[in-house]
Formats: sequence, C-alpha cells, structure tokens
Amino acid sequence: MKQEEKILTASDWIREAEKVAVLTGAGVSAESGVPTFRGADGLWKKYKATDLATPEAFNRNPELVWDFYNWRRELISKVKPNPAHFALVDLERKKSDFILITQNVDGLHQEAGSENVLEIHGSIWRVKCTRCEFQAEDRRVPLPKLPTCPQCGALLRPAVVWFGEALDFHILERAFQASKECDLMLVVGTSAVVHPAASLSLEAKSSGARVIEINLEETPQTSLLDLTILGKAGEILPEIVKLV
Ligand code: BV8
Ligand code: ZN
Repeated sequence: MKQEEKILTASDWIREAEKVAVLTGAGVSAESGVPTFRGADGLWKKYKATDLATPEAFNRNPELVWDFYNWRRELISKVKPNPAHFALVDLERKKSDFILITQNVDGLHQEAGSENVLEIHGSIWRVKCTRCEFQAEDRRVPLPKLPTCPQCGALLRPAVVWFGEALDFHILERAFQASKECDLMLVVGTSAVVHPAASLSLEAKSSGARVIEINLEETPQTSLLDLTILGKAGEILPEIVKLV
C-alpha cells in the first residue's frame, strides 16, 4: 500500500472507531529536539540510561543520577511541543472517547493541550521523597544539588519509574483497561521494547482492536499490527488527523 493510501486508511479507521486509545513513546518528542532513548542520537549513547535510570544507580551515586535528570530537565525546559503533539490534541477534540497513554516523562503532551493523559512512567517535572509520602511538581531548572524533602529532610528523587521498578498499579490498571476497551489504538514513536508498556498494544490487538503503528522504523510488533506507517510522527499524524 502506498503512503497516501495508508494515511487514508488510518483516517477511515479512526473515523469509524468508537473508543480511541493512543500509546506514545520518545519518538513523538524527537521533532521537538528531545533525544530518544535508542535512536541514532539516543540518550543511551551519552549515558547508559539503563545504568542511570535505576534505583541501584541512585543509591550508589545520587549526584550522578540527579545530574542526568537535571541535564534532561534543562534540555526539555527549552523545547516546545511539535506538530505530532498538536495533532493528538486535535484528535482528542474529534473523538469523544479518547485516552492518551504515554511512556514519556517530558510533559509535552499536556503542554500542547492534551487532557486525558496517563503518564505510565511518571513525570520528570515531579519529585518525590525517598522516605515519606511527599511528592510535588517542581519545575526549578536546575534543582538544588541533592534536593531534600521539605517534610522530613530525606533525599528527593525524580518521580519517574526506573528500570526494575513497578509502575503505579492504578495508572497501569487504567492503561490496560483502556487498551482492552478501545476499538482502535494508535501507537506512535515507540521502539516497543520496554515492558509492560509494550504489552498495551498487544492487549488492544488481542481484545479485537485495530492497531495502527506510526514510527520511523519497524519494531518487533510491526508484523503483529494491522497497519504500520513509516516516517516522522510530526508529518504523518497531522495528515491523518485532518482527514478524520
Ligand atoms: C518492571 C522513565 C517489574 C525513566 C522508563 C527483558 C525482557 C523484557 C523486559 C525486561 C527484560 N529485562 C528487564 C525487563 C523489564 C524492563 C524492560 O522492559 N527493559 C527493557 C529495556 C528490555 N522494564 C522495567 O523495568 C519496568 N518495570 O518491569 O518492573 C516489577 C514488577 C513488580 C514489582 C517490581 C518490579 C519499568 C520500565 C520503565 C522504565 N522507565 N522511563 C526515564 O525516562 O528516565 S523507560 C524509557 O523507555 C522511557 O520511558 C521511554 O519512553 C521508554 C521506551 O522507549 P521509547 O519511548 O520506545 O523510546 P525509544 O528511544 O526506545 O524509541 C523511540 C522510537 O521512536 C524509535 O523506534 C524511533 O525509530 C522512533 N522515532 C524517532 N524519531 C521519530 C520516531 N518515530 C516517529 N517520528 C519521529 N520523528
Ligand atoms: Zn520526606
């Protein structure tokens, strides 16, 4: 199928759908200038993120892990949402039963105007205490060195989900529920290797939904999904959404 036929098909399927769920990954923020994890300019190149985005790394060297997150907070604070984010805002306005599940922690979906957003890996703009229940949004860039909890004085950490950590139970339950109930899922800008996020699209598929993938490259799930459109999310999404 040619690219424009795929775009037409995708817009038809979305128009016909009752319940739309979207799953996004780092690829939707790439055109804003936020490095992805595994792509050519991937974060893993400069930092072994799988070494840094872990509780062990933080316990061993909290200052290094905070440097990694302050570097990302600084970078993200200077970027803007791109057409991929705005197309998903338009789509939410066109489809009354809509949910956006994101693996991204950059907050760009909300900054663009998306409303029903599930941040399944947390937010780089939130901090939480390593000892008590304290958690808050904190947009200071950079944060003070080794920031401490205003309630109990213990060290604060980024309120993101690290490798080896469980995702928030209720958020994950809502994400699986939405994946089961939707009749169309749009998967955008993810390499589909991180679990349990990557199983959400498989959940949608096995529950009878049509699943459309938009990505720069094929992924391990491509052969399982109904339609894969290769290219930049910032170019493809607006073309699809304007036809819905
Ligand atoms: C858990 C927050 C258990 C932090 C993140 C072996 C096999 C299977 C699983 C595992 C395994 N070993 C370990 C695991 C589990 C592990 C995992 O999946 N590891 C992977 C690496 C194999 N998962 C976990 O540890 C999870 N927790 O399992 O807990 C448990 C249960 C109970 C009790 C205790 C424990 C936690 C995972 C969450 C980790 N946190 N982020 C932070 O950001 O600092 S994950 C991180 O990767 C980001 O959230 C990111 O979103 C996510 C996924 O990456 P992608 O978003 O897909 O980004 P990526 O760069 O990979 O791909 C971008 C894609 O976009 C590319 O395909 C590229 O081609 C495309 N692209 C680029 N530009 C564009 C584009 N597409 C379109 N347009 C463009 N312009
Ligand atoms: Zn505390």
